Amino acid sequence: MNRLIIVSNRLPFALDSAGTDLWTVTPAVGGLVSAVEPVLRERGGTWIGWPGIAGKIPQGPLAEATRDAGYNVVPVALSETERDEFYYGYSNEVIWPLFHDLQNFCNFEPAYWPAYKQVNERYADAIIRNAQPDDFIWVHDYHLMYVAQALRERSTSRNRLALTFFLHIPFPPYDIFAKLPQQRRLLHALLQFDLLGFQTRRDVRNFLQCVRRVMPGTKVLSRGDTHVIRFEKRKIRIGHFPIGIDFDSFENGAKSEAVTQRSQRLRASFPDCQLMLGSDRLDYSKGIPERLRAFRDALERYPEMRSRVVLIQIVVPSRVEIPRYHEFKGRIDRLVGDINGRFSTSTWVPVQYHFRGLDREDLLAHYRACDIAFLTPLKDGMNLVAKEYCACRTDEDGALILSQFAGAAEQLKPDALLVNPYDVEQMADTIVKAFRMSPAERTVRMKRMRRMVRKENVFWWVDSFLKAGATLGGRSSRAFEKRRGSATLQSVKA
Ligand code: GDG
Repeated sequence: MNRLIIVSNRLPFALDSAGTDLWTVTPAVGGLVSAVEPVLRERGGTWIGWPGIAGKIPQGPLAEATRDAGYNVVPVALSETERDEFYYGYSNEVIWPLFHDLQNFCNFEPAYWPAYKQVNERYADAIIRNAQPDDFIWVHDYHLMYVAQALRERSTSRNRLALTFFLHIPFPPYDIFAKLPQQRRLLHALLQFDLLGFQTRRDVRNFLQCVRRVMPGTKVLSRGDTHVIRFEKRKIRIGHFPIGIDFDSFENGAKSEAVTQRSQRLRASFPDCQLMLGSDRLDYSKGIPERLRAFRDALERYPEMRSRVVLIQIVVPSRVEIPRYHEFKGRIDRLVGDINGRFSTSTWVPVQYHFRGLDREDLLAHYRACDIAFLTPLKDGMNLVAKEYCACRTDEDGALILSQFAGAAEQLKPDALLVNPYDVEQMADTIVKAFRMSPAERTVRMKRMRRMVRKENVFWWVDSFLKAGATLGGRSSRAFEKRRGSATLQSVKA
């Protein structure tokens, strides 16, 4: 049996010190974990990643926290400087903004690149220590684009392992990628993988365009959606694999008694109002201020909306240690204050703002209770919230307003109301369109979106990727082990 080895920057939980010898374990919130965790729980395997604390990793609490996970967990340690330069630095001040087309937000500090390489080498070492030649090694996301190169540089038989990579965030077009000082080194590193997966056709197109421009002489063979790059006497496969969600688990969760009751309570708190939901990690790529400005514009230009619509905006704290994120939160706070100050009445407050993560039941209750989802990232690899919203609309009602720059737009575009998040007036008009849409039209659109999200779910995603990687490096295409387990993470005392 091939074993699945997932390698990502973060493990699916974070350890934190809660006092002398007392540790807390918090499940991580984010798209990568939401998608990959159920897969590993079902199939078993190994997850290599960082548990979120700088310095020495407390072995006892880690072992106890992962005892019932259903898969092995291999922690990678980072020092404080590495965390600052690799994670906050190169990953989140260079790659993240650049790949979301926000080059003005980049800090191209030269010291970050060596730290990025060094930490990627540590992950490569962890792979070498834990992998067998027949294992399926699947490296995830923008923090770890140098891992394959680091592995190939190590002179061990394990460097012949077949290595696959999936990028959860978008890949930018050449004109933007060309700003990156390490553009050639990064592409060279990516081409050391055997299979490169992206979220959408657009990302694949951008990547191939960058390869052609930055590495002249590299051969790209394309037939339909199949692309092969010939590089240094190797063949690298390139494909798009739109990530999905565990549809059944969202649908069943949404139908549960507890969620039904919570959603009814939520609805009852806003009589005679349509509820509109925005839910995002705190991130400047998610278009939260633009969304609030569009809502303000809609209330200004369409007085019929006043007292009839409430925007529930959930912002999950994320990367708050980075000053830019902190300032960004200030902008959101001010906009919410401005809207509520200008339009509230004694019986209606237009924006309900939560700066905290909701527990799963509460999140599902919000998906079920809200008539409209309003998701406007400036750019997004996929946007799983859009798919989760559809999965939870068990009554097949609900309208989805979605940024045309979210990867999910490629799959949902006939039925979602697509908007340009930079066009505040168009977004405001679209809010009104969704508000006025007849129940019959909402149902037709929602049915089709649910069909798509159900079919191309997370297990479909993983199967497509594993199939594409099944015959790499002479690997046989034997089926992967499938089993069910349970992954519960608890707070533990050392
Ligand atoms: C990256 C890419 C890509 C949200 N609020 C709460 C909560 N969430 C969960 C959602 C969802 C996840 O967080 C967010 O996923 P997204 O896909 O929307 O965004 P990123 O975190 O930026 O993910 C993205 C993804 O990777 C997968 O490839 O789609 O483009 O940027 O699953 O449910 N979870 C809980 N409480 C909340 O309040 N528990």
